[in-house]
Amino acid sequence: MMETQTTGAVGPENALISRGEQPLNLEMPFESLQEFITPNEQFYVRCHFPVPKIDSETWLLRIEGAVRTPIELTYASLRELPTHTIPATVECAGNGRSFLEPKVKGVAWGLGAVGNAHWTGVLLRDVLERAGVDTDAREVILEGADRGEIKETPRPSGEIHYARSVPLEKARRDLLLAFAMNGEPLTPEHGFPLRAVVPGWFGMAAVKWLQRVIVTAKPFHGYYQSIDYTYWHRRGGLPNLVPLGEMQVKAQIARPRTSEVVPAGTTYRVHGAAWGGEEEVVQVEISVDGRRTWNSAALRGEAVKNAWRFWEFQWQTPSESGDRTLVARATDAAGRAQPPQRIADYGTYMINHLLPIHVQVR
Ligand SMILES: Nc1nc2c(c(=O)[nH]1)N[C@H]1C(S)=C(S)[C@@H](COP(=O)(O)O)O[C@H]1N2
Ligand SMILES: [Mo]
Repeated sequence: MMETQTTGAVGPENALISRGEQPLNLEMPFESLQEFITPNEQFYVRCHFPVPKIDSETWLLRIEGAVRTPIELTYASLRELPTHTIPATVECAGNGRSFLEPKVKGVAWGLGAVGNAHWTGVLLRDVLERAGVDTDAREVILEGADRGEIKETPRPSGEIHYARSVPLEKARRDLLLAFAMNGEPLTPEHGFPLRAVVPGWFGMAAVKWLQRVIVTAKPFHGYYQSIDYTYWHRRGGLPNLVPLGEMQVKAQIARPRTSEVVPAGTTYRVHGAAWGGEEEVVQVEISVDGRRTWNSAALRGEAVKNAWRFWEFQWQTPSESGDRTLVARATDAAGRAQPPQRIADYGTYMINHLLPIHVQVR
């Protein structure tokens, strides 16, 4: 047994957990959360189809649709544009799904379908400027090179590509076309040679293996825009099906983990991360008595736009043995807080209601 702490290296205890091989789905054991920047080997992977093998020498990014001049960019020409590096936390909209009762269909993620990286690439707005966007344009459709057949009905016939759209206003504001993650070229699983990063939005918008950007005046209603990755938003009491977008405010406990045995009569450092969508987290509170009372957690470091914030709370554990329930809750700068109970209209996504972590004090 090694006694020394191996920071950065991925030991067996913090290796990714498999949630499926075909397609490849891997989750970070959230209890191993340690670094503000998630090491690439620990960053979760979510795929709908087989990972495409792409040769960056022959690959092209096409910009077309409602533009003055459709353009094609090679990997080399893309790398000549001004580059930007931004931090961004990316969370799968289904993160935490295994906590839902009753059980639902979909990848059974625990808490680890989330990560925070530094992304390097070019701003979509710089690329759009070269093509010249039509005045009536409203959205950009991002198409990945991966494809396959959908198995569940309703479904389109034959093979389809993974594709999502983003409103033009958001796309122009901060959408990054990233070729590097934490200073390394993207790996095939994370979208080599190019992927979108949509700051503050759930992962489904961060299209990997980008091959086409279609500017459009009409709303896109593709499979992953209108059948999958949607939720019911009430409008005048009427449930209205809308595409998922911005991440919802959430705090997650890394340690203690579910069922952890915590020593009685000591000080235990409860810690984790919290994030909002496009807003920063301003408060994290912890309850160690099943939500009867709440304590403020200390926010660590500085607030970083679009990135999670680490927090901790020194828990004076009870002197007597027994089961305890810990709950964390976050509030963002817009005053949005986590819902106390599950919102059924969210279906199998946006799981940001208060989640209990049951531990044993001994
Ligand atoms: N082309 C393509 N892009 C994709 C996906 C995909 O299956 N195909 N999955 C999306 C989903 S649902 C998530 S959560 C993120 C995950 O990104 P990661 O695998 O790099 O963590 O990629 C998104 N981009
Ligand atoms: Mo996702």
